[in-house]
Amino acid sequence: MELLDGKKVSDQIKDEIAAEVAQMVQRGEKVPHLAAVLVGNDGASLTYVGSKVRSCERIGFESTLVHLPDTTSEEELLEKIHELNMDDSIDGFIIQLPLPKQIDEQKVLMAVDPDKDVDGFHPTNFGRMALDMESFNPATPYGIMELLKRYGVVTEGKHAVIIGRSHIVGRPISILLSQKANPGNATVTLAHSRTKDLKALTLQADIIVSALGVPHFLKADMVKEGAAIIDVGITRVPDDSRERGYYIAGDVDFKAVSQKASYITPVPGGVGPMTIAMLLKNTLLARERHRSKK
Ligand code: BQF
Repeated sequence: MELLDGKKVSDQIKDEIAAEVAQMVQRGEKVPHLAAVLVGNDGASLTYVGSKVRSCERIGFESTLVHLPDTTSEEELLEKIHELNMDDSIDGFIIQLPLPKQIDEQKVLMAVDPDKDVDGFHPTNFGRMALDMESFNPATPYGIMELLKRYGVVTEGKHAVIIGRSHIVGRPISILLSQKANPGNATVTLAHSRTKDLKALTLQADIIVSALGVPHFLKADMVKEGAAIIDVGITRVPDDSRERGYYIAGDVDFKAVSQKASYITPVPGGVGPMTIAMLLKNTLLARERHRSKK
């Protein structure tokens, strides 16, 4: 079994981006600038946004955090997005999810200029990705593809079973794994809550991507010997014995499943850090695309 070390690979990617930024500075060019909009004070969201801003600082990007109260109206958020769309100093920005109940997520994501949509959530970018056109790939699926690539995990001709059909992970990774590319060229099954006999499917899988959010869901008896296992789950499980009051659990029963797996991602330190690295990669791409347009 080989561990797919997302922490290590994400650090490499950040170092590569930092080297590019250093060259931009040397040439006297503008460095990439990422903005993040956070509405409210959800604990996990604060952590995620914080690590995005810190990563920007580490690699030499400019960053701006727009922190709005949880009482922000949809109209106020749309106005802020309009400002960010118009602001030529900003190369890319993200709206941290989830949003408070009074705000329609779909409406908000559609207001982001697709050329600044470094999360790749706008329908234009989703469609462009599905059609093999230049786009921004959503960071988590993009991170999974990059991890498979850098470890040389063979996907061509393999059967990939994806558990979960979310717009952010399951759906897009099903598209990327089936793309005519390397990594890619996999035969994909997209399983979800209405799937019958999931175990029969996962037992046939050469690659399993679990993006469900149910701690320890994928057990060893559901996995074929030699399968590659990608765990996208990150659930905070209450635990009084920990300093923080919780621990982070993946979807995979890691201890037992790792005995059978050829490759497996840990949680934490697997897919999560790759998500951050690919957001930064998309922001670098946004800067380069904006420069070549003007
Ligand atoms: C790690 C996210 C669900 C909903 C909204 C490193 C992250 C997570 C884990 C991280 C995520 C998940 C992010 C680890 C960003 C990934 O060491 O295992 C980093 O910061 N993520 C997000 O911004 O919004 C989410 C998951």
